[in-house]
Amino acid sequence: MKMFCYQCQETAKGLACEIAGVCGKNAEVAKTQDVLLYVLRGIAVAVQEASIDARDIPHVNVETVRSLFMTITNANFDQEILEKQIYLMQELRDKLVEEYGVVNTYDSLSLAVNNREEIQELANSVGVLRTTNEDVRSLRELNTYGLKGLAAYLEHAYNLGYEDYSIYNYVYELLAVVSDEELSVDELVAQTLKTGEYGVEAMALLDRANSSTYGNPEITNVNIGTRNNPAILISGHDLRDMEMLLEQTSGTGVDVYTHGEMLPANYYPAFKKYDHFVGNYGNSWWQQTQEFKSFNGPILFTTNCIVPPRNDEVRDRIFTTGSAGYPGCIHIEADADGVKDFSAVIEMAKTLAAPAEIEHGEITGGFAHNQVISLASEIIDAVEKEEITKFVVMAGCDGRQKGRSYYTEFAEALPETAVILTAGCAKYRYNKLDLGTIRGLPRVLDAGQCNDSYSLVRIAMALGEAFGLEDLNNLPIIYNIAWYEQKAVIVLLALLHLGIKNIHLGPTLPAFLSPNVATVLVEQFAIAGIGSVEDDIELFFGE
Ligand code: SF4
Ligand code: SF3
Repeated sequence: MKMFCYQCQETAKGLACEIAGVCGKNAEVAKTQDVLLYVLRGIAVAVQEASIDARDIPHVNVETVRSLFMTITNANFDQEILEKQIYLMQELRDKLVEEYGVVNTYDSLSLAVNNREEIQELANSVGVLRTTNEDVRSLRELNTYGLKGLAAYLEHAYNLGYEDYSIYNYVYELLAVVSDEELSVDELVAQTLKTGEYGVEAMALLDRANSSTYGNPEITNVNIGTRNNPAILISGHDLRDMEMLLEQTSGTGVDVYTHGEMLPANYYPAFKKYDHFVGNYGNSWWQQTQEFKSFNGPILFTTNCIVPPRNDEVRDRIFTTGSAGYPGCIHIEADADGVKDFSAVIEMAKTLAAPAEIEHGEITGGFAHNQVISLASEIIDAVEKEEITKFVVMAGCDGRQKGRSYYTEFAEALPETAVILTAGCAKYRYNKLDLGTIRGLPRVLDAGQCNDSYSLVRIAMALGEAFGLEDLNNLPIIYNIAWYEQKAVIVLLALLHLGIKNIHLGPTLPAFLSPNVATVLVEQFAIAGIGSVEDDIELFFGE
């Protein structure tokens, strides 16, 4: 075994990647990420031990969150960047230990690695398999993966100037908990719900950050065709990067298109004023291998999901920023004020051909909570008159596995009175189908990115209130969620914390759930996998 990673849905053989990642992460990078997490656990133990308040260590908060984000699936493949982050975190750790006189025997507090060989060597004892009990390991990893997703959302909020120290304090609490040898399985299960609670807080914070800065998302027809100008494609989830790119490309003759999870940027009022913001190009993250070729211009990755480029021509057009990274691609850092200089991307765009058109027309989105709640009376009336009989939450991730065609077929097989509520890149499996409308509203209501799953919860709460139902499980809502990486894990934990039961999770259940932990989730929350489209339609809609 050269590495061990089982954090995402596409893990090798549905068990674990042990030689190289299916995602393209090699063993060295995987081990470097393991060591980075180990150093973070040491920092967290120090913070807990000395009762340090996150308010007093702003730089450590930001870098801890950034480090966690770097270890998310498909975010950062650059060994050098990850090694630099380890050295930085060790430095911050040592300063904390000295300044606060931390006394603790946890070896991550004193052990230092100084070069690549030492990092690789240390990784052998500090990775996922350091935990021998498989149930404890399962719960530690479930919490850690949820925390990675939560950290991603915190980073986007921070980039817009929004922070919540109680959430940072929880980041340290949880990292210390997963380092604690004394905790029982029951205690770790309880911790999982607490992680979900903070997941809701983090998504609410980001929702506030995004909508206060750029306005509330509103119903928008997004152009999916192209124009004849050189252009930049922006992918990932960071709206502050989106704003800076639009500002800097203004008046340059270079157009901007979104890809993958950046599509919902089209729904924000603040971005509509830019005439050179043309629309969305292509589909979800894994289709980039084809779509980046035909796009012709440079691509800016603000976060995951990067697929290792198959040739140098495409690789040379990829730029990364924030927590994203890929060896051989130019990485653009922010200056001390958080400002990024995208001139290299813009200059490259000017020398390249305009995108080749692969689709034509429009798709509709922008159904975040504020927009949907403003339509509440219409929607409630449609429910009362049985024009809408069910809402089907199909949020989450997309992925390359063939079995994901289930979601397209499931959407097509739904009764015409069912409305899909979606968020995340899962939507690309059905957002271009002609599923018709109900009272002029499309049957696929896209709230936005994966973090906008928070919007779906707000919508459920508003429906609960309108129908006088205290228990959200009594609403006519089905949860059939697709997952791939760790942002979907925090969305799942958030739903569990809110008491939502009967969530169906696919296309496969996580490999990191041990049989016993899976049983707990089934017994306490009635979580289930998916079956065939036919069986599931019968299960959800049969008499
Ligand atoms: Fe494998 Fe997923 Fe880990 Fe990549 S992130 S190494 S595909 S389990
Ligand atoms: Fe997608 Fe990677 Fe998960 Fe944001 S971008 S949901 S997979």
